[in-house]
Amino acid sequence: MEKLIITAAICGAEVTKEHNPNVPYTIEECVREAGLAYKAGASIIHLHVRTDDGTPTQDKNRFKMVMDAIHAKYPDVIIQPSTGGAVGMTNDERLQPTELNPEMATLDCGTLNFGGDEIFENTENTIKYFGEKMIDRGIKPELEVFDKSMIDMALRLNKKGFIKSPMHFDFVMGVNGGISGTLRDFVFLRGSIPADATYTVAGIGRFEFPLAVAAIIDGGHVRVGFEDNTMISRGIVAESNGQLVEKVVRLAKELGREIATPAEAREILGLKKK
Ligand code: KMH
Ligand code: ZN
Repeated sequence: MEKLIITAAICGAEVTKEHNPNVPYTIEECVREAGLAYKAGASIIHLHVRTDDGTPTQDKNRFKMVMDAIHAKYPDVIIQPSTGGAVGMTNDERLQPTELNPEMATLDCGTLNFGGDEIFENTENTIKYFGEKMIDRGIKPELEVFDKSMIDMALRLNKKGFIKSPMHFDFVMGVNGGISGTLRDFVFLRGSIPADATYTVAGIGRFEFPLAVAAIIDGGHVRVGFEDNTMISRGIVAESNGQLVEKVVRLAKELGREIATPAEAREILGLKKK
């Protein structure tokens, strides 16, 4: 089986220090959380950025400062900026970090309810637009799918040339408005992607570790981090993103799966270090 790629989604746009005081906002806090995740075994950092008061932003300069600061200390880690940003942002606002030519970035493959009155909007034309920009800029998209229909959208746009093969998916499971975090639905998503595709799974909240185990056993990859879950176990707030990664490493070792370094993750995903 391929080595396991662990992604740490260290910050997100919705989670706050009220959920967990260790959620990073400042540049220094992002470097600390990325470093702890990397040292624990994460090869990819999925990155959102905030202003110092915690407000989500897609500002290109803020991304550059955070990415440069992380790479100054951990030069080989793969940084995957979000193009999802936060609900309500415009497409061009969201696309700003792709101007920095990262190796990867997320590409959200459909619209969904996002809790309460929030709608995370990604029309077909938006997905095509983001897909074309990523092809032009040589960025490998991580296809964020929150439901099965989003896999079907990605497959259609792949046929039309807006997304290249081999595709890499992220099954985001358990969002209030998306597919559930059950094993039944994991098997459904996993069976719906092409044979040459890779995938990672991001279980939201209590689904994080059970779905990590499913992906470890199945030969998939795993995403954990404060964006998706702030608890290390029931009722216990995680000390850091590194602690969440450590738990995945422990589970993988018990199940006989080795952990990929960033260089090995690049090979598995077909990335070229820029
Ligand atoms: N914050 C969500 C609205 C992504 O990073 O591409 C979108 C999100 C997905 O987090
Ligand atoms: Zn994200």
